[in-house]
Amino acid sequence: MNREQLQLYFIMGSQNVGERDPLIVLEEALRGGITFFQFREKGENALIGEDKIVFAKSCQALCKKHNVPFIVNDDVNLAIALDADGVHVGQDDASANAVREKIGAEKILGVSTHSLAEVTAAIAARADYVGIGPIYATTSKADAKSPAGTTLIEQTVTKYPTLPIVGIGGITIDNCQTVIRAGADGISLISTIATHEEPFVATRQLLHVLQQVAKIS
Ligand code: 3NM
Repeated sequence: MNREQLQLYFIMGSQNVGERDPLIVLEEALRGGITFFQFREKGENALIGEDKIVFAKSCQALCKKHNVPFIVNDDVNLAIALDADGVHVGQDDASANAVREKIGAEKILGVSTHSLAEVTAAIAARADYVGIGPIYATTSKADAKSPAGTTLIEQTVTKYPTLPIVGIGGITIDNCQTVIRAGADGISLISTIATHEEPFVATRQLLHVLQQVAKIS
């Protein structure tokens, strides 16, 4: 993985797109230029069993077509069965250390963190990147913590300047520049793309703003 790939990190499950076809939403986001994708089939109305596997395979095929890494949230066995590019775990999911042992050194491991101590532990587990959030208020994660702003991003960059970081939680077209200016390599988000009437347009707009901030810095 290289850190540029984290620039626009889209996360989605079938539960995030209302009545629409999630594969169309993903395809539009890929056409628009997302740089990383996390399959997160979780929470109320999420698919389970064979339905989840079939849907995951379809998402993976689309990502392959567009040359975008396909990361599975939490479900390590699914990631291994599909030979996904990696796994993302939170603090409540399987421990990052155990996941690294299971997936081996070559696969991408991402870990959600909410404190410097958690960031340090993620590094010890050989995480390839950390997610830091929630930066802003989010409605996409039922058990999300209170919004914490960009302070932890700043502290992490100071302490671990080479660690790839994405911000997460409530990130929109209007606030994404703040996250990058704080030191994140990229933004990860659900709703700004998944609930936009035209996910392609939302993706283009986000990329445009991200490219502007990259030029300025
Ligand atoms: N993890 P949206 S916040 C999946 O803080 C997730 O670790 C978070 O969705 C964390 O872009 C979050 O719609 C939800 O706010 C992000």
